[in-house]
Amino acid sequence: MSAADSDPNAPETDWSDRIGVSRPLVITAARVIVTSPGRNFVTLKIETDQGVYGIGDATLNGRELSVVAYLNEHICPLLIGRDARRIEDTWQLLYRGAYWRRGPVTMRAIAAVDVALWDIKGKALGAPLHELLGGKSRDRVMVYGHANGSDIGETVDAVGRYIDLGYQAIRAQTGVPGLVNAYGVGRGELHYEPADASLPTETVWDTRRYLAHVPKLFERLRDTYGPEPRLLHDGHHRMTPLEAAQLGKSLEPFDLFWLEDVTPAENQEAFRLIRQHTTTPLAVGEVFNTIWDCKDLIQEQLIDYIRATIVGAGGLTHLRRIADFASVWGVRTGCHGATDLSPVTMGTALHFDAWVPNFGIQEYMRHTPETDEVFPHDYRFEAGFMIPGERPGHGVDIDETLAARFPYVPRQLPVARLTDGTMWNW
Ligand code: EZ4
Ligand code: CO
Repeated sequence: MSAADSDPNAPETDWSDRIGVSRPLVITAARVIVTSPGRNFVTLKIETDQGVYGIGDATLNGRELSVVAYLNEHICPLLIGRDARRIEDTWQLLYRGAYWRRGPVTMRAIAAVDVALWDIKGKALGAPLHELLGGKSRDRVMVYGHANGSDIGETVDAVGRYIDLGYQAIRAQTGVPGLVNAYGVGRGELHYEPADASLPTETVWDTRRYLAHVPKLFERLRDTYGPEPRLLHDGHHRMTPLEAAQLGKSLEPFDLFWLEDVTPAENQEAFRLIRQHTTTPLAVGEVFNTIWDCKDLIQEQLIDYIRATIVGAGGLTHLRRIADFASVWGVRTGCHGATDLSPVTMGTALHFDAWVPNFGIQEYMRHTPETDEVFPHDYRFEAGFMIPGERPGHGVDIDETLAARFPYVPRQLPVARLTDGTMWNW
């Protein structure tokens, strides 16, 4: 008896015996499922006339119901009767056909459809997604986790616990003296979740204090754990380009794997200035939606890692395009993988990561046990790496009965103000 047989929630694995792709797979239903097993998730389920179905993630942290409405009102009706085999044509229909292009709501809705259709194609052919992409370039995918603490000592201890779990790469964030609720300081060990209240929590920010403090954290980390662990840090869009250049320079002695989101990157040109001043590797793009958001950053080689991921950037169809473009310029992938990306996105991203030739790293924040139960999956963590599943499609399902027991809970991300009250970037 295989593991799939023993798991009542496991997706059927033998669709390909009956289906294949030699005739149309007509879409008969497209439904949105909202569930909150520990945090909110929006999932699109697409069903076909031959029984095979697929699911896609559409979660937009703190703005979930906008994507629910976009799907329910504007996308689901036009999917009915279409041929589920035509993934590219459906993507183009939803992108070009909306007239109003891009943006987090539209691109997440497109991603959900795209991933559900790839899931259907994989199941119909009996192939895991990495096979459809061209096969694995690696068997396991290096991941990094978030080590947080309210002060340097706590963060150093948290990094040690990740090292004990086998992680080879760890993101380190610390509270800053004098600042209430600095970014990245978690509540609870392995399940960091910033969307913590129905209305935004107010946090305080002071870049000068931050710039003076962060190098001390990385000095302590290198003193304690030596040169081996890959260390990452997230600036979370708080700095000006010049401040970012200063931070990059001051962190050079500590050999970071990457410094992430130093400035709000809608200003792609700003990275020219940062790049001229520091050799600390730069990562950006978790909020990017399309190739246009990162085109200049990539082709001018202003960054080292592109953080766009499946759910944020229009699904597998578009992320693959970004990755191929990035490969031309030597930019590697580093998919966003915080807990607001559902197991459906994680499972799909791991197939992408296993294939993509210019793979860099994958972010991996553990979901709560409730989330994992609602979304049965066959990927797993093993000593610092994730092993993608081998089930046909992306290998992640949704237990709708269990999902219904966790109704939507309004939650928003925090906001940040400077010490004088000026609104800033969280
Ligand atoms: O704050 O996904 O690198 N990871 C991050 C995340 C983001 C959340 C926002 O929903 O910056 O933790
Ligand atoms: Co980030």
